[in-house]
Amino acid sequence: MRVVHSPGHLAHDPEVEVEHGLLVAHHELPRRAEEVVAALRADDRFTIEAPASHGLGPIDAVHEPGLAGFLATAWGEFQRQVKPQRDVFPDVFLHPALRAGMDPVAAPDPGPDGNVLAGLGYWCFEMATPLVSGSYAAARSAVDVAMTATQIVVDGGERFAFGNCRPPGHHAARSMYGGFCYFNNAAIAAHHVATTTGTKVTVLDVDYHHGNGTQQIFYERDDVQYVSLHGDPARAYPYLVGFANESGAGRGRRTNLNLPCPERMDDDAYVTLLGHAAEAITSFGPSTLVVSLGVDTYYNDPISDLSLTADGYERCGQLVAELGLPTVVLLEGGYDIDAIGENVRRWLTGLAPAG
Ligand code: OKP
Ligand code: ZN
Repeated sequence: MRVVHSPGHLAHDPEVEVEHGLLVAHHELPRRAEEVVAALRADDRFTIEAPASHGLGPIDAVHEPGLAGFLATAWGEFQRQVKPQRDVFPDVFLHPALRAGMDPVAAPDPGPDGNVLAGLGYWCFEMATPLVSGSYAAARSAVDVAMTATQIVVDGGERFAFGNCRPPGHHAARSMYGGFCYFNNAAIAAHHVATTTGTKVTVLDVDYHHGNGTQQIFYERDDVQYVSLHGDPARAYPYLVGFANESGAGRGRRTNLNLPCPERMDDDAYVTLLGHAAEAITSFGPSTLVVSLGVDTYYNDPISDLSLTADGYERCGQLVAELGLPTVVLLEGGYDIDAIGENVRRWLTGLAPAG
């Protein structure tokens, strides 16, 4: 299987995140993607290649263009306007109640050279996603990785490809970053395929966390289906979105499927639920599948509470292969860094056992 990887991710090296009001060591570390590429490099069924540059076009087709404009300059503007600081966070958020009842006066987009503290509150939704000096460059390289893996399948005629994306993407919405995510790699890939081929695409999200950004981007569309298995938001981040009754709207009615998982769900129960997801995908009838692959469903993950094993990941990959679809797999989460390489390798081995 062809694997796309770029050292560009190394520029994003957050030190801290705010968890329950306390600064803790960041979980989404450069070593994650390095462990994954090392595990795949050591297995001769995989070949590693660099991404091609795809520019801002595919990003601005999915995200409000002001988001990339803000991220391109925000860290530097913070250094200039506020003070020198390594990891940059918001002080305020554009909570809907802040300006409720003031319609139709829209909240001002402060723009790339406006007040950076206003911009951070305008574009970011939480406190686990610092900007460091290389965050923007790394987020751009993750999109290039996703787009290159997608081209290997859609234009190169390969059945499978893996994009070793870092930082991850599925919490980034059209006009918002957060949840360790800056640009939505999987949504950018899926939108590109759907709009350039005129065919239907499914995003299957098996990260532990609900991909609120991907769901939002496609919620009212009938050309891209979003199917997600994730820790029930009644107990799991992002807490406010990802419930089973969120099924799409307008033209996108019934094209969104959320399958919340109970605490400590094991391999057997998970594979059964993934079978339900597979039935929904088959009845939607996509040309192409984009998988948001998080291995933070692992029993030993430090920030999650499901109980999957490496054997379970191989079964998941097998089940997804049985859909018979051209499939682009993109990395999302997975925070047991000693296990992430082997877990991803097993999932991809299930997908394509003979290479
Ligand atoms: C990114 B991805 C819970 C705080 C959660 C953010 C988690 C982002 C996960 N104690 N912090 O979906 O793996
Ligand atoms: Zn996750």
